[in-house]
Amino acid sequence: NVVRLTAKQNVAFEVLSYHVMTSEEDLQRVSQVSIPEANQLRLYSWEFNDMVLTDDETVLASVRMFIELDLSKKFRIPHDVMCRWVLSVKKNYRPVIYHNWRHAFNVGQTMFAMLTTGGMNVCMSDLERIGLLIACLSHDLDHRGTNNAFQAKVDAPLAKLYTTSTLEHHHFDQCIMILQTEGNNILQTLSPDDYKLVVRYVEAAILSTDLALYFRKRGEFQKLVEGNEEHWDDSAKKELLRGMMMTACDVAAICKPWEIQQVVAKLVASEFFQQGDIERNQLHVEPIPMMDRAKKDELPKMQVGFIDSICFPLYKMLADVEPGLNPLYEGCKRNRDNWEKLQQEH
Ligand code: 5BB
Ligand code: ZN
Repeated sequence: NVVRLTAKQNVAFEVLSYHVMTSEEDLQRVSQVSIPEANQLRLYSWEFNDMVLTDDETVLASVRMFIELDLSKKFRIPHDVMCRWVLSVKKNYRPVIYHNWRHAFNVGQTMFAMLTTGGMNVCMSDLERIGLLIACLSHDLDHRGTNNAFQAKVDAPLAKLYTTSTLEHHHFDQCIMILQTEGNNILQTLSPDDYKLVVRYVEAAILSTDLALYFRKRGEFQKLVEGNEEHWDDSAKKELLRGMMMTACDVAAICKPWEIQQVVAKLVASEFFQQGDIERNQLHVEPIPMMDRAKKDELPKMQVGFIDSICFPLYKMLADVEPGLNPLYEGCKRNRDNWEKLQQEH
């Protein structure tokens, strides 16, 4: 009675079998303390800073976001399941320099601020709101600190499984696996139809964080915004809006106060340089400038390029859709000025 796996299933098993579960000890510690107030955590602020919080506080703050959006009540999520899910998500991030739990947590907080402070709550259903928050916290699960091109270069099992948006497909797989783990399903009370809908929102949202897809998405979105087709009644258009919001949250460190932006930019650069080191020393290929440690003095210039080519158009369009999102655009502009000054000093 031997069960044989196909070659593809074998690869899938190899890729997916790395899965960390939450211990009852972690759960007890977190689920038995009271959840701090949103204001005390500064969850509504565009200038939110995760660095002042402990790891446990980031878990409690994540739970607070679900409570504050009224999602815990509306979807009758048991408190222990809510805490266990966040702990499992956190555990399934690796201790890499940038694409770790802290990054995912910040992306989740920015989505929270966009929905509440930014005013996007009004055009989103409860199913969309919970889908977006789940997607943000899960969107880089099990990231290895190297990008899609690298997975292909080293012939990683993951790259055989998914030839495009390799990592993003994996992040989504991990997200589903956690939800399906005993005691972790925060969507357990949803009807089968609602469940399927949320999972589809989560999938589209996570896949849209592949920056390679951003430029096409942006062109389509631009047409909608210019044509004032902002009724968002069409489900494809709405998906595009949610996708743009995901990218906006993913790179929102670029909008943060200058002190935070400098720290985060150095973390991003450091992770890029590590990949570049492996490429040069182990794969014997020349890394792209962004990943080349020898070009570290070009960081200010690269950040200005990143802002002009990717961030400005993104935050400008979103502020056109919802003026409440303008603080993101303004923050990005301030950081551009600062990076430009540093660039001129060179
Ligand atoms: C980005 C697209 N890439 C294929 C070529 C380089 N560009 S870039 O010129 O816009 C660029 C962006 C160059 C350097 C950068 O960081 C140097 C530390 C960045 C940059 N990207 N800067 C940031 O602050 C942030 Br946040 C990001 C986004 C990082 C996540 C990107 C993950 C992409 C995986 C495919
Ligand atoms: Zn990310």
